[in-house]
Amino acid sequence: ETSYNSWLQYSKITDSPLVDNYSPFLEHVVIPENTEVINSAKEELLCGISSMFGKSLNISTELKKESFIFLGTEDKYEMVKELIGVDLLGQLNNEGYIIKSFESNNSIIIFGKNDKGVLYGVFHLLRLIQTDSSLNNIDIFENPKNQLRMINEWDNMDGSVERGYAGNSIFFEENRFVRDWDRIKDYARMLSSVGINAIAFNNVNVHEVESKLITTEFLPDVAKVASIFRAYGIKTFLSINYASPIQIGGLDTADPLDEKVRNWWKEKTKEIYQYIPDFGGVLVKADSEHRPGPFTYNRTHADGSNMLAEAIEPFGGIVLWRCFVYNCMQDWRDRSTDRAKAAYDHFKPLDGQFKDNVVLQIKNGPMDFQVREGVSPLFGAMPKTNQLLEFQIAQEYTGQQRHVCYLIPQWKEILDFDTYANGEGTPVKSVVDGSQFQYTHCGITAVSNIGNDVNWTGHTLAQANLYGYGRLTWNPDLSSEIITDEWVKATFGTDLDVVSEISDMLLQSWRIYENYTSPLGVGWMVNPEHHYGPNVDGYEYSVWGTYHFADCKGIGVDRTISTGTGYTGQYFPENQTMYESLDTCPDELLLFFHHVPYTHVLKSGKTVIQHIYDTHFEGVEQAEGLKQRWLALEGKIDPTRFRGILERLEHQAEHSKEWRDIINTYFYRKSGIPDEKNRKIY
Ligand code: BDP
Repeated sequence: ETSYNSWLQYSKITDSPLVDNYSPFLEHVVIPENTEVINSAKEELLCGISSMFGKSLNISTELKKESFIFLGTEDKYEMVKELIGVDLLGQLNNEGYIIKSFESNNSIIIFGKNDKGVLYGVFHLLRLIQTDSSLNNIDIFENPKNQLRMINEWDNMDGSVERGYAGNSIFFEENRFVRDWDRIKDYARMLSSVGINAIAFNNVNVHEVESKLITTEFLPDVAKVASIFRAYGIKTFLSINYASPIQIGGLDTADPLDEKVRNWWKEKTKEIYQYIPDFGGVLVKADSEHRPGPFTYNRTHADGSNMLAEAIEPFGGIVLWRCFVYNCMQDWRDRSTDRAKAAYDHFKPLDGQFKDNVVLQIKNGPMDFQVREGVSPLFGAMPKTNQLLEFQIAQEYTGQQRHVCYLIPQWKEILDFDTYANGEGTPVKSVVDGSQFQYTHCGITAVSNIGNDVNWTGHTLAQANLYGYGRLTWNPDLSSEIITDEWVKATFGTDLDVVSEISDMLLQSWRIYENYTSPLGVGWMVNPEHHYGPNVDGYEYSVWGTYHFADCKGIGVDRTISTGTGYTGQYFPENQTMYESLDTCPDELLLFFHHVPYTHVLKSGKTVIQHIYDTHFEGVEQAEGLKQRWLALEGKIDPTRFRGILERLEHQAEHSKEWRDIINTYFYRKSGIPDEKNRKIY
């Protein structure tokens, strides 16, 4: 199945003008080392070359005079030192690599400081070929910008996936592990091809069965999965239940300051490491949405996480502690509370109290993965505490992989957002890559969007979000355009029309989705619970704390210091000032920060109400446009993927009308203000 092979298609190359360029390099592969990861690199290279060129490479451990691809690490530096020189070596970090090619003897050197670098280098070389790049004079030097480049699966052991839109779990079924290890291996290949180096494969909501993942009943299976990932340079983490000492340990408390509890975790950790010697650590959702946590015992989140960190420290493990802590049972009649403020209020005062092997995992925004929201003000606000940024690749609020919504441009805006934490020029990416505050552990993680659908992601175009996430996490400075171009070529081939059409469709899609859904940063307006489809007041009178405050006069959440919830005060002064004032708050976030009358005039010159009408009409036209553009590609894409994507685009075009009509009607009725252009509003 083509869609199963995602961006690792390795389609046969027959007509590329570059075949003549490639051929001379493709005779021998020289592999003097023999580690698990190097073997994965070798297997990938052999498979890629044979699939693209119908050619088997000869394998040897000795350098040839010409026509070879060398794969090796620092341990074999002597063999290639003349070719790569000394200078670069010192600059390579643990996962970095160098690729150099020499036309004089048709050779390519892929050199990693460690074996993981070699594997990444092989994937890079295969990507160059898949994207029609010449192999002459390659001179590539790559170090990943982020240390942790992680994936969180929200998979439950009954086989369901929380917020999963692509079938069931590839890890679990019927409360045990699946036996299709090959699929997990293929997933490991996909992840490592874009540089992912860590995974937690069970849901952050850890229920009774999953609590047992850290018992002898399941640890052998966890170890098996960990070994599959290990061969691709990926470390395994588990989400744990904070109340495990009670749940599986038979204790009557999970109080982090209780000696029994502390010892229990120490013993438990020791046991885990007996099964998985390089276990990465634990991921914890505590005191959030009814999950247990230290608050039960009047302890802080520093107490809670440090207790685990102490237990895991002797083994080199880390604790990823989520900051998604808020009151999900607010009294909606008391609207002085603001969910957006919660994470900062809970965690900022604890700066400096966390152990070195605790990392705070912070969602990109203060609410919950909306199509548009502010950037979490916690980034940069805790110079003495390790931070990890959390994205959601799964499109929970952005069309659930039935609508195309390519999130790379959104993530780039977030990574580039200037926090001003160390003055101007302190973007989020420089906080989470550790360079601002010299964090010991940090990076980026994200909720995965895959399941056991043949094409992994339900919507084949949603594969691009997973691909782009990995590439961007490796290097946040890559442009959306470059990432998109790579993905389309590797996935659909290098036909120029195909590449430019699909790339453009993807790059426009976030804005299109935003156009016909919730306007100007206000968020939500989805059906409660499953979060799909429009429902303007779905959460308006609920305890979850997600309001838009629309009435007959106006709309938006006043989060200012002067008259609102005071949320803007959590930003550094420059951002605070920008958001606080109606004059400087960007249009796209206006309703996230301000409550305004429908007649308020935006910077675009339109009133808020007219903006709502216009974007919703326009969004539907654009969604229809996506479908038409896709139809025009018929014959250039294999029929199965063509039809699969077409079906989704057809649904999107239809569903966008429902969004348009419900939102426009709602605001027309509330405001009583007609559309200037007299279009049909029900
Ligand atoms: C929300 C999801 C919920 C997750 C929660 C979380 O709706 O299913 O459990 O986030 O991140 O977005 O913990």
